[in-house]
Amino acid sequence: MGIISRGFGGRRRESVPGLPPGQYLTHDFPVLSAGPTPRIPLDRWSFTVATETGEKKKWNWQEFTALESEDVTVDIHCVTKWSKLGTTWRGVALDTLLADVETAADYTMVHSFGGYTTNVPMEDLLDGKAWIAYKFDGEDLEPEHGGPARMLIPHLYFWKSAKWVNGLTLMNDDEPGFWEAAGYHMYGDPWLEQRYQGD
Ligand SMILES: Nc1nc2c(c(=O)[nH]1)N[C@H]1C(S)=C(S)[C@@H](COP(=O)(O)O)O[C@H]1N2
Ligand SMILES: [Mo]
Repeated sequence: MGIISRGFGGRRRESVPGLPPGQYLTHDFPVLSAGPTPRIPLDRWSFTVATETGEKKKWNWQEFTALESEDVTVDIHCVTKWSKLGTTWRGVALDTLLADVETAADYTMVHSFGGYTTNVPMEDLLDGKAWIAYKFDGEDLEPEHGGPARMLIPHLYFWKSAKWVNGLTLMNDDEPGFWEAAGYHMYGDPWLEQRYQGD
């Protein structure tokens, strides 16, 4: 294992495989929320996809959990510099949710109960890169971590993985979501350290 020394008297960082630049490993699971934790009863939960032409497709909890789901083990990286390797989730791939949706949109806005939004290019949701997760570590996803269900887009900084997700708007043009409008990067690749606008 290599040791990288950063700057004069800088902190020594172990170079750990799977750890993007500037990140450190954590073994607990920090909670990061911009507001209070919404509590969404399952009979009031729904997920809606709205296309760029205004067509809508909606699933209730029963319909959503009846879709084919997958177990995934992935690394997650928060812009506040913690990373957690080998996290295990169960969820529905966006490929499955978007399979019958007619669209030519290149961009999406993810929406959450409570008003949080974040923008993600369409291609970053497809080809097995993103899920709507409803289990973590074999258990129902806790409200603090986004339960009943949250987005899971592990190849981007974790602010793109919207908690308490309830919809997706498909868009022809990119638009900033909550943190992006506040100066965070429009894309957010942790391997390129795309933390803020201009990175
Ligand atoms: N709805 C919503 N989703 C959100 C956030 C939020 O404030 N609201 N915070 C984001 C950020 S910055 C991070 S790092 C992760 C934190 O997820 P966790 O609390 O499960 O660790 O959720 C992301 N999704
Ligand atoms: Mo974050």
